[in-house]
Amino acid sequence: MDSHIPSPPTRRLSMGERENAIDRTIPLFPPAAEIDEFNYFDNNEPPEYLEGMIRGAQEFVKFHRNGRVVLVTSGGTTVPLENQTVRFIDNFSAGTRGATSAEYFLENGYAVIFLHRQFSLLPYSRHYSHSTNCFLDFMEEKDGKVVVDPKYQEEMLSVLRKYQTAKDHNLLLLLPFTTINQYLHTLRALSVTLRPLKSRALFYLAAAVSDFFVPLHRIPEHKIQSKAGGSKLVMNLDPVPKFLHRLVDKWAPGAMIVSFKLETDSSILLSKARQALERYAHQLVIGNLLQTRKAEVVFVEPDKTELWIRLTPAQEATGVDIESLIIPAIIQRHDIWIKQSGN
Ligand code: PAZ
Repeated sequence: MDSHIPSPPTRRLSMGERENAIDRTIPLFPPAAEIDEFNYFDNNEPPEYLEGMIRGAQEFVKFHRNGRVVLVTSGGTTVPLENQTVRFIDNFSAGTRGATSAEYFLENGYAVIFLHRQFSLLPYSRHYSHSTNCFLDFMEEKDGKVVVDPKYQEEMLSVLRKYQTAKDHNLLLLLPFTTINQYLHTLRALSVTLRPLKSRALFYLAAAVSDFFVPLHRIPEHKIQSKAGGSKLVMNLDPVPKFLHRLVDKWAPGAMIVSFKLETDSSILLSKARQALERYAHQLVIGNLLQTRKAEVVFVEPDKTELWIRLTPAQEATGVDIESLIIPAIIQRHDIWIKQSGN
């Protein structure tokens, strides 16, 4: 008997098929207008916790009314496919950019509202989570007590001090989201909360926000059932309205707004970043490529040539965070923005 098990017939996609798998000829989806805002927010309910969350944010903003506050968004939004959600669409973002950036803003005197994907990386604790080391690997037993392993003492003490300072001075407010709908409702409500700060409010939008979603009226209540015969699941997703222009113009007029643009194809990164800047009329787009995002980014600003910020090979080798270069460059621009705004 032949013990060889023939492999099932497979067919690899040719390059041409892959290139054409998505129709890229679809015209640009226009920025959301007022009517799109009403449509979206009236038809997709706010999360139940939102009011309480915003009360906390109002207290925080009041506490820092004479200082600078940055809203950092971080991590990926999910798109639920069922109301009682078993399945959802997600993306790759771990929240490294946002959590690391928040630390550098805090070190530079900003109060930080950290709007993040629940269970993604957080400022300070990121050093000891989501890695191949579990936090217990940083500990050891000594005389029947748990202590930090001596080889991590120095670094952990430095991280702990920064964390305690942020806590003691009420400088860090952690607000979670999971779904695209929770994210959008919270972003809008927070924008309004930050308005009294005028130009001292800074938006640093590093979250990886879904471009497509299932509107509430089309989400099935229960788990989608597979049918006998293995029929396909065909999804019908709507584009997520592009609210950045509303944020710039209506939700937080006067604030400085920085958004990120992620691409995987280097040949379109600059044009897409420039296009975003022109469409939404904000102050800065930071372009980055999925593959190199931890080593280089590009600043795209109105009336300026692009500025690349790159780690040197030595910096890369010694684990310097690119955010330690990005944040001071942004703060420089925020200083100018505040001066020019006169408030
Ligand atoms: O979370 P992370 O550090 O793994 O990735 C950061 C990032 C690439 C999501 C961020 O730098 C970014 O580009 N955010 C915007 C993505 C977008 O174009 O929607």
